Amino acid sequence: MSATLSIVTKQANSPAQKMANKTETILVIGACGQLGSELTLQLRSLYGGSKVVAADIYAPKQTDLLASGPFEKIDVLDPKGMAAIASRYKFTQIYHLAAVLSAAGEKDPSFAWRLNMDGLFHVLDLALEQGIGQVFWPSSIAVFGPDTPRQHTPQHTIMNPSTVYGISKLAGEMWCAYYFRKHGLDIRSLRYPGLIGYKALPGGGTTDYAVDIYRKAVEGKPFECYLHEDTYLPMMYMPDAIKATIDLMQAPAENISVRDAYNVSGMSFSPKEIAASIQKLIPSFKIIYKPDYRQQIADSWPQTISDQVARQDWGWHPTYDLDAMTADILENLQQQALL
Ligand code: AKB
Repeated sequence: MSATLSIVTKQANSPAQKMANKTETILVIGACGQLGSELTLQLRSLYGGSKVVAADIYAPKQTDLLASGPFEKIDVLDPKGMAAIASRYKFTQIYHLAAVLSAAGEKDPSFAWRLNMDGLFHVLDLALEQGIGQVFWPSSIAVFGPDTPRQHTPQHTIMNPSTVYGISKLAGEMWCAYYFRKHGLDIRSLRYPGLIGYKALPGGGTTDYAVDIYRKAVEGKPFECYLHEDTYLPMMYMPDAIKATIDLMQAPAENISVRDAYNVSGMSFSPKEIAASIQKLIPSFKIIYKPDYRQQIADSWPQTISDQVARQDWGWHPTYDLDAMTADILENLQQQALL
């Protein structure tokens, strides 16, 4: 990593994160996924390896996840199994990340609904039953739909999502707000844009192309893109997503005015622009366009997001733009390829 970029990465940790409360015991469900694998490692570096339990339905392939702290097999559709594990550890916080994403959800809508909704209820009820004070649950820009204003989409606006994933996320947001109002459960949420990282692969999202494209570029292969060249979508680089998540969870409760889910913005770009960003560093890189069913999903989502409320309430601001992200990812993938 270059000197400039290592400074940028360090700045991605806010001052609040340095003062992590070491008495927390944290469960991360979905810890082997794209976000979970990086978030778990960051939480362990803040709170201590033994205090952050990684959990997923499958054992991790990532050796650093297994080596840096405990792992438990958890199925969010098995509330009794979850309760047994939770009563052993006496968790104070849960990050519940397990979900079926937008493109995969359209292939099996009833399973997506069951996993996304029942999984959330099981976690919320577990938190109430075992007095687990704080829960993080991710929402998504998929809560917005074709009737939503697509530019600078405000925090509060017309929603009407058109995918089963978006419907489950919007319903989930309403349930989170309900559990807060009715039971005082301190549950917090972000509407993530497409998340881009180089360490783990996403699965089943509409924005996944922006992860896959970098791997093809480093392999020296052309990339076949399933979206049109001018499809703008909101995106965020993983260090920013992790910073947003932990900053939100560490913010004083009195600062949290949104109890459904906060809009957060990183950057917006089209396939043509990410390809051009890669070509600045790998001029021979080629992209071809073959739009499929995911085009319709992308066309129903906002192009840019207004995150004014998150900025005001808990000081959110992103660090990475497209070119800084491209440079960091390509450098890291190229180093990995040499190992
Ligand atoms: C997806 O594409 O489904 C996700 C999302 C935007 O929530 N990355």
